[in-house]
Amino acid sequence: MASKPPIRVAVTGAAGNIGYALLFRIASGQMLGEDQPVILQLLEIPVEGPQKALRGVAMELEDCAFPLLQDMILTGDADTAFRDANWCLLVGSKPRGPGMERADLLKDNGKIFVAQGRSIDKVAADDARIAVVGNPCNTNCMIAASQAKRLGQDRFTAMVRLDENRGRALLARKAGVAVGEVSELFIYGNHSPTMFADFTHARIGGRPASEVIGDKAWLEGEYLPTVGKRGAAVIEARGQSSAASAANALVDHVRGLVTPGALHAVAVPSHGRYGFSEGVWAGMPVRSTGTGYEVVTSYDMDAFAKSKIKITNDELVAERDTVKEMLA
Ligand code: NAX
Repeated sequence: MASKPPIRVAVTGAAGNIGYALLFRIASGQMLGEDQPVILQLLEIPVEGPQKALRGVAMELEDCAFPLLQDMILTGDADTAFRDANWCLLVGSKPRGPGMERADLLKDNGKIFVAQGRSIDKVAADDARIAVVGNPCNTNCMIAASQAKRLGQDRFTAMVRLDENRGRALLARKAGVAVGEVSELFIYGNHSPTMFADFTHARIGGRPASEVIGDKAWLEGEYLPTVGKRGAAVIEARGQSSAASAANALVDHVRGLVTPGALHAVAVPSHGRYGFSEGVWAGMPVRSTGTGYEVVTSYDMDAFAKSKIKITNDELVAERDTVKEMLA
């Protein structure tokens, strides 16, 4: 049987921690399918240190002899990385330095995403889809999407899947069941501690999670902040931010978006859904159509859920205001 044409996957920040946990999984077929050849187009900042590290990662990829990995392009030039790319995974960004204000981080990273959004719109494949991980990922995604004139803004998604996976795992642990028993737990809003892990519609073994857990005070008072601050807890324990679990979530994010019928939370342009302001990128449940997605709008939110959505929406609106001069 003739093999499928390769999918070109551009990854930024490819020599970083998440990159190191991600590239091997893409090349092994876990993201796009075990019969799907891939070409990796890897972008790092164009200075010797990161470029040298990238060459080292590429040597290891070669040494895995992955049958699906048809080619690799290593570059410091965005247009070269994104040329004809079918998927653009925007992982690289500047970390928050000591004493740095969040507004400065937003603006510094915003510049990266203006340039990358423009480049993607200019040179990526007509069917290109984009997933943003670099933080603050919702707002970076909005900035990159605002540069797109050729590609529709709905192609630009940001990752809240790590929060979703954390939320599912914690519900399963509390209920004492396998994680596969948890369904319909979706993340709404920003990838930040304000995000709302909607336990009100989640199900455990097919029954409402709130009924199975039977402890409203825990769900409202402990569950939500534990999920929201899990990233900080990992940094505290490991001395480094989540990398393998973030790479795993990105594998899930993309696989969910290419698998018809798959249902999971993705940050997408809100278009006013679920009470989010027009123009922000907010996590909400989407169902894949294979080449695109439909937002599931059928969940009715109670007063508690609406109050949580308002908090995370207010944060997204404040972030948008901080970078408004960068939006094309
Ligand atoms: P690292 O600092 O290990 O790696 C980032 C890499 O990006 C570095 O190698 C750097 O040289 C490169 N880079 C910086 N600017 C670049 C540019 N303009 N073009 C290309 N490459 C560039 O960070 P890592 O742990 O890999 O995390 C990457 C990003 O993911 C961070 O912004 C981080 O905050 C974010 N995260 C997002 C998560 C999410 O759920 N959305 C969770 C995990 C993670 O915290």
